[in-house]
Amino acid sequence: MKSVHGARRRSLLGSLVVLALLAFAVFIPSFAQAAVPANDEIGAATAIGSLPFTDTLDTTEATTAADDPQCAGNGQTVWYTFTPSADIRLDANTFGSSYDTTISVYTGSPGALTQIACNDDSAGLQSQVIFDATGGQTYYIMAGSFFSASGGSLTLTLRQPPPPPEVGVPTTSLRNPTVSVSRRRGQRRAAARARGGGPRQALEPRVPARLGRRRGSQVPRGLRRLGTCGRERALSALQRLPAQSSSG
Ligand SMILES: [Ca+2]
Repeated sequence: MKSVHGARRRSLLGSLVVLALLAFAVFIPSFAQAAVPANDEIGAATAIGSLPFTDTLDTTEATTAADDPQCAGNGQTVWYTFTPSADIRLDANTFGSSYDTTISVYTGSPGALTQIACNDDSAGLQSQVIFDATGGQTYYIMAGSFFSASGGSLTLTLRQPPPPPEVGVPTTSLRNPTVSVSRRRGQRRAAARARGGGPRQALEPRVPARLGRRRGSQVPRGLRRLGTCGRERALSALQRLPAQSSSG
């Protein structure tokens, strides 16, 4: 009997040792990963020195500070700062991250921030903002998780935006309508029809071409009967029309 009990005891001890080893193997690495990121707080933001910049970070244990701003929530926030030496267009994004991120950009100082840009989903669940930065100005970049979503593996990139892809565009749509206006209206219409461009309004300002050449107090014939103030208001409104029609 003694030998049977001894064998059972040894078997039980062996099982306990195996369980303890398994627990050690499972929990110790997770404790090691579950560190609060060094840039959890805005006061300890990671300073970005040069572009392009990319950081990969586990934000599982990042926290939300009481004064963290809102950008689709403010879960699991981490912070970066960048001060460009000259005016520059910047692209900050979380492409490649493993969770539902947000990204936002601020000027000002901690506790008194002004939001410059904020994005939740730009590509899938990842986020991107593109903004014009002023040389010498410090920008705070907050990467967070969407409301109550958990953190994960963050990939934070700050770079100059890539150039837009070249697209074949018919030359007629690029023609400046104010440049294509010729001296004679008939020639102008014929030229527009020959080019096969869009509607005539897209090629010509809606104001008589003569008006654009007038200066100072000269008044088109149709406006002469209005009072001085009325004429000025009408002229001012008419002279704004070409800019509006060409900007669309
Ligand atoms: Ca935080």
